[in-house]
Amino acid sequence: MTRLSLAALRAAGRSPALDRGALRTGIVHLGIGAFFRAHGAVLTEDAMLADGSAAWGISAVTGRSPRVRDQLAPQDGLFTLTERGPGARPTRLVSSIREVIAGPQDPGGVLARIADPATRVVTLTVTEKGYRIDPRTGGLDLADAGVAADLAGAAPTTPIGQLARGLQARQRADAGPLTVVSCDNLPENGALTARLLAGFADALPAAEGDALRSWTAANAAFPATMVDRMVPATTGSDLDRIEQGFGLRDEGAVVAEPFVQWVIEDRFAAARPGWEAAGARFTGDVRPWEAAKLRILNAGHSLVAYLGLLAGHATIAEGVADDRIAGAVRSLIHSEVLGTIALPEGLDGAAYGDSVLERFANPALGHTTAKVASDGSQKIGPRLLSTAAAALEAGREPRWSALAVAAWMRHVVLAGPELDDPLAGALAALPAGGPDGRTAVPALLRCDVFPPDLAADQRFSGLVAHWYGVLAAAGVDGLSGEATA
Ligand code: CS2
Repeated sequence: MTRLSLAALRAAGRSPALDRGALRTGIVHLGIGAFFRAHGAVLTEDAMLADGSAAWGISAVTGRSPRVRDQLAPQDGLFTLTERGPGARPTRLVSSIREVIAGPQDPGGVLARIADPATRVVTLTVTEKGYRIDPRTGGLDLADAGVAADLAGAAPTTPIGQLARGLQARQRADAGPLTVVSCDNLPENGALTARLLAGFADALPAAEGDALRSWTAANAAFPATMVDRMVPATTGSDLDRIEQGFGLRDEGAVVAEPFVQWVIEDRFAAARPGWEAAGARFTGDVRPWEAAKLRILNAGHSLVAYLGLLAGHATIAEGVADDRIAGAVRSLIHSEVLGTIALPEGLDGAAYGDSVLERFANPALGHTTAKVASDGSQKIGPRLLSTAAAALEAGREPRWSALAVAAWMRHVVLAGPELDDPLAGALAALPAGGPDGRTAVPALLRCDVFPPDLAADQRFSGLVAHWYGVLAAAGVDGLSGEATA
């Protein structure tokens, strides 16, 4: 079957929605994975279609592997989005990505795009671990080998290194102000990105660091955003099915749930796409949106993933169809999270919780428990530990967030060196001990994932140890005797 490309479309009498001859790069995107293709790339195309602009074409940059470049370059950046589940619309072609640059292989290309005056926005979806956060300080991890190499002047490969070196090049080119939009599931992701960049500047020779800091303060903005859409990894059989329906072979196809949401802090340093016409919400304060999403949806997702894996469920939908697991997620949301967060005005927390469970139950999505369970050391903190700390502060038991932490610990111990996590090596080296958790729980509580205050709180550690013992003795069956909401 013929591969998707501009020429193949033309030969078939079809055309992309955007006028590709007129499209110019206005956005550089770092981290071109499935999520951005199903979210930011689509909303950017819709924004341009709404107002007829051609100024927001995307130059997308791959992370470590050039795989997405190899998928999209022969296709002129074109790919399809296929929605799965209730309300799914037909497969659509997305044409907002003008080019894909392999970041590590072409660092000069990345810096040149960031330094181009036509670029006004840099967006990021580099996942939690991409930021290289030092868990002890919350700042940039200067001990990380990639960060250290970027600081030493090598062609940058980490996202913060690419951003810092790109901004320096932009200053040299006098290319004008720019907005950096983080789209990762981390609290206050805009301020975080600014802080990590400042950490990079601080570690440069003094004069160079000062120049970067002052140019950034005067010319860059870092709005916070909340992004939401469940996007599983595309499988080989997805590609075959999409090819049948679309009529051309798309190696870069993505699948996603129909739901999509983007809440963006209205704080830009220069022009931006009219994303509101594509359904994005602009607000002065993203924090309540982000807390609801991280602590309800993402926390619930992680809990389903860890308990689901323990119970032998391959997908999130199978996990949440298991009443023992769904009950635990409802308890986490209703008895713990909703009492500890300030909700965005107009959002009904209980209804939001129910809608999240319905989205998890989407049987057509095939979102795997293994995928959601990956990188737990980076996800537990933003998703669950703030809830535990807030419950303790309010004098309440963090019973259900402790269950989620214990389920993660059980997963860590059972997976051993096979764990899919940047800290896999360090975690596997900890003593696992026996099934009662007397060794594993205190050892894991001392790892970098847990703030020392929380790890030292005996109410919290006692609950985690309790749940670890329950799960080790009886697996998810052990939850049956425990009250759920
Ligand atoms: C998931 C998220 O993989 C994960 O950790 O919890 O990717 C989740 O699907 C999205 O944040 C939904 O918006």
